[in-house]
Amino acid sequence: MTSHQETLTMQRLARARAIVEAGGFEQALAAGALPRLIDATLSELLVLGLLRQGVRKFVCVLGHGSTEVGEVLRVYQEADLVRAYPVRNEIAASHAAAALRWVTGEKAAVVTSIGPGAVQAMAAALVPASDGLGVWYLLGDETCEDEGPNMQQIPKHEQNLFLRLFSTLGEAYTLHAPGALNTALRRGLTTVDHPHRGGPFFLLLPLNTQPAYLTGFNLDELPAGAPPALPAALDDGAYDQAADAMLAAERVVVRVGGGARQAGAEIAELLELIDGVAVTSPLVSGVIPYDHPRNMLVAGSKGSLCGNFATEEADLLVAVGTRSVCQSDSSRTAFPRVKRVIHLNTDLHDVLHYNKTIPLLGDAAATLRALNAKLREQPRKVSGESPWLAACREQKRKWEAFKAERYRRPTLPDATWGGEVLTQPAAIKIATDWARAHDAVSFFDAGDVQANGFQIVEDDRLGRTFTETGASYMGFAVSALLATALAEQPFYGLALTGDGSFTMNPQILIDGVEHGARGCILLLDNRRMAAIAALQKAQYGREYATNDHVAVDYLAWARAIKGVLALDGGRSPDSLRAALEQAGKHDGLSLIHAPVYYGDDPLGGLGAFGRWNVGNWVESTQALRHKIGL
Ligand SMILES: Cc1ncc(C[n+]2csc(CCOP(=O)(O)OP(=O)(O)O)c2C)c(N)n1
Ligand SMILES: [Mg+2]
Repeated sequence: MTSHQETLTMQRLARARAIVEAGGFEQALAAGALPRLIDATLSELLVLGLLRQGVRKFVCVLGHGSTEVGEVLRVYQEADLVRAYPVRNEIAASHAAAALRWVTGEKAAVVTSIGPGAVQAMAAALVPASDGLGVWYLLGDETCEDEGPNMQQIPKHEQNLFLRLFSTLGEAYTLHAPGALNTALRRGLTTVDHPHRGGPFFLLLPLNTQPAYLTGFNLDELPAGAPPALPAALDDGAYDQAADAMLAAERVVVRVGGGARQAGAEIAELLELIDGVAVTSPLVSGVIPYDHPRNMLVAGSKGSLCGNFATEEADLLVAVGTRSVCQSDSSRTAFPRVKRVIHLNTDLHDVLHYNKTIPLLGDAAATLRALNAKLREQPRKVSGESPWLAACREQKRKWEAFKAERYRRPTLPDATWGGEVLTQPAAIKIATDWARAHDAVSFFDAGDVQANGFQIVEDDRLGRTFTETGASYMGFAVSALLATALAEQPFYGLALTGDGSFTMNPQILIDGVEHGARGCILLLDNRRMAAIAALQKAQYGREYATNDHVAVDYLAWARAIKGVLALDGGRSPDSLRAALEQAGKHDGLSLIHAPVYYGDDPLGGLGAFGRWNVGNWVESTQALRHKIGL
């Protein structure tokens, strides 16, 4: 190490200690413990800029493309100012940071090398991009002096290829010149702390600008303060129009999307005022309680008897904070009888998604409060239970009975497992009841696990279930368990996963132990990618390339990692309950393996009800969409 490097380290350590002693960046700056003008490398200034924005956690897989940032983090961590979480896979790193933001609101940065590491993180960034979560990504990039190809760059003779690649998925910025730092940080702040729809921000760090030394950098340039939120939608007459339409309609359905997260109370009041029923996105399970008489639960191609009845029959749609994704929207065929749409959204494109729309562009909760105030002045729309509500509630009872029938037959004979094993619906019901009773946060991985999961969960409030239906990224749930170790307020996580999804990201077994994750992986093993196999069967009558013949001993796999408690979930409700109890008592990470049924018995699943523009359903679905013309 050169003496220059030693000096740098001492300066960094002194600055980090000054910030810690002052109680934070702002305090240190205000007290002069941190001078306004400092000499430092671009990487250190970047870390200071992130600190100012409240980013103190860095989930990383370092490489030659990020050693300088890594060195700054090392020294700052010595002073207890930041914390790095080295993990084994960038996809897992991104999932953990996204889960942390989602569950706790805390921000984190994913740090990778150049090339494969960065691109893996980008793939996983589909999650925060789809679910509207603000996450920082610090990624190595090729040098901006272009002395020749850098190892791991995109091998073409063109400029800014990584920037172009990353800009497609989210907001991206190349820190091409040290002087651009404040703008880069501002763009990141606006993206990651976006008041309505956060997203991934990719900060590309050229190998040669990371160590650039700046003299007299003015710390005042580092941006702070979250961007302001949109207020309620403007009242240009649209509220009266909307209120009239809502009161005139006979069968109102309110579609509650991810953007309605903060608006549960307002939606509950609206439902009473307009005699509406709600269908909810899995993203906001519990935004109104499961048992609420007007909650018709999920709808769409993996919907429910009651949710799909409500969407099929409704004559007016009130859409709140939704993107109308195919699975919940039956690929734009979910509302065949709807004559009018009232759409509340903060996004100009989304608010005009359907035709025949009265758009209300603004914050959902604030707009709903104003709308409810207008509706309260009107004579009551109905007294007692209307025919619409009665019909919907009847369907909800049918749905409850349909589910209960499955829970009463919790095991079925399975050829692969050679005997009776639990069905997924039974196992998920047992596990999520357990999670609710123990205040464990449930995460769901993609596949049948996810679809059955959001048809089953009975959330009485937000925050119990996190099901990544935006990108439906296999491996998200198990990776999300790392967030239990990152969070300021620790929580216990239950990751419900399939054999396919777990195998995508088994790194959690190691990373979880290393960083002290507290949670349980419930691996529902049907020895295949059943969701896709079932889709193939429904469409073409045959399965293809969705399973293999390799028996995997997942318990041995879990046992191979010191610190993981491996538990056999067995083949009965009681054995699964016992395993969950044991897992809950373990102060660390556990894995429960449960063989589950796959086959044609209708009691083995929860069914699909809506339409979907995929495979050989395309022709009829598209034809219907155009016939409806919404
Ligand atoms: C990373 C990723 N690759 C592929 C898919 C497409 N896909 C969705 S579900 C699924 C199968 C899931 O299998 P498993 O985790 O075993 O759950 P199961 O359906 O068997 O319950 C696949 C391949 C995906 N969602 N994510
Ligand atoms: Mg499976």
